[in-house]
Amino acid sequence: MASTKRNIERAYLLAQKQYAEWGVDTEKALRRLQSIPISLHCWQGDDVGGFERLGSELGGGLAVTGNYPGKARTPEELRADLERSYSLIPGRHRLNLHACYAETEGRKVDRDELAPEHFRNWIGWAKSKGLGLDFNPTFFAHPKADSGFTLAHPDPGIRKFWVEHGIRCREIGAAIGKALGTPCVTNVWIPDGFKDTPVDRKGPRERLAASMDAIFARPINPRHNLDAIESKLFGIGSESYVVGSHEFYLGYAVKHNKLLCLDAGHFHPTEVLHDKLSSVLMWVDEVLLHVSRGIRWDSDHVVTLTDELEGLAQELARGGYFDRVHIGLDYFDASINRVAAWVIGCRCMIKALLLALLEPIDALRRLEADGDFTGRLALLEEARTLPFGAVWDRYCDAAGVPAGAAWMEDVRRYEKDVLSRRS
Ligand code: RNT
Ligand code: ZN
Repeated sequence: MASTKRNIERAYLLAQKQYAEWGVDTEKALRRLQSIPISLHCWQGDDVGGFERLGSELGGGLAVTGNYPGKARTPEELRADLERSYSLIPGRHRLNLHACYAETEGRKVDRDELAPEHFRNWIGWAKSKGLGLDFNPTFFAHPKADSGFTLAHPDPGIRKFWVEHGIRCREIGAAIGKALGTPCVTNVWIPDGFKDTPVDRKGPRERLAASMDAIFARPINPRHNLDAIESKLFGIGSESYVVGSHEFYLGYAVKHNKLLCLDAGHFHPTEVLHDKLSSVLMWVDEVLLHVSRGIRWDSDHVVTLTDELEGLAQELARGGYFDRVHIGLDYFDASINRVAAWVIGCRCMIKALLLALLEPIDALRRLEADGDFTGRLALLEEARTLPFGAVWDRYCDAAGVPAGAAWMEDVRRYEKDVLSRRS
């Protein structure tokens, strides 16, 4: 153990020198990294199940595949699994909660009746663990969403129900933010759309805009709650038309000063978030990211260290956007150990951020400014093999979490002692 620690330290000191030759201060990068929270999504722990037991299918075009044993069945289990995950992830982070994870003590509380008290346990737990919380109204897995329409539903009664849910969720968000002393980002995503070609594209969008105006009518202190809205290109069952498209929400966010949520799986597969960020941030103050990994479609695979993820982190670092961008994860894989899925995805997000913070950006900018695009390409590629791993190991070690693959031993033990005993 002591020798591992010594080796980590030695490798780090060598790496530090190598980076310094490119004008990169590794200590500064590590300090910056420490200040960037990632919002871990509660729904990876139980396949977007929640605790309401309303008897509705997940729906909304969301699909979780796999039946790996050990999914959390109760709030206590979910919190225990989250605690285990956070203990293997360096840094201080957040939890992103969905409204369907309310705790109602066995009473049926419908979505239009939810209140902060139903999240008392989550808030108390987050406080005791020093975690910030983010929030989401749940516009799916409910009989009133079975038609595939919610806020844009043609029936005013159904719209009213979902508007009330949205209003209540903002209040819950505000109560959370106030209790924890850090603003809660409350993100609206709705599934509304048509499987086949509609003849009226305009009506549903007008209805959605009116519903959103009603949800956002009451101003809320942004120190407590921040409103975000999430677009999508298509979903399962809404292949031809999604009411809340990118153009729709971008326009709404600009006009009404909302956060725009960009989900990596919600665009055409050839589109990438890292090219959108600097455009969107010209016109909206803040962005929420749903970092995900789509394979051929919005498949929500576990986030890994792809070129796309690196590109996103680079844009955040190069643009100096860390104070304007909230990073959240959004994926769900039920075919592997769910705790490992959280840990892998979150560690990869942090690795990408570290890589970006270690980029020899001053040298690269000089080459670009001089029109030396050959030099720029050469250095971008050389930078990939700088000893990033040594800096990452040192970051983990200093944070008291396993460096390298050692965290998997912990997860395997937890699976054996805890997860495998769940039916
Ligand atoms: C769905 C959206 C949305 C959900 C969560 C569970 O396509 O990405 O963010 O994944 O609300
Ligand atoms: Zn999303």
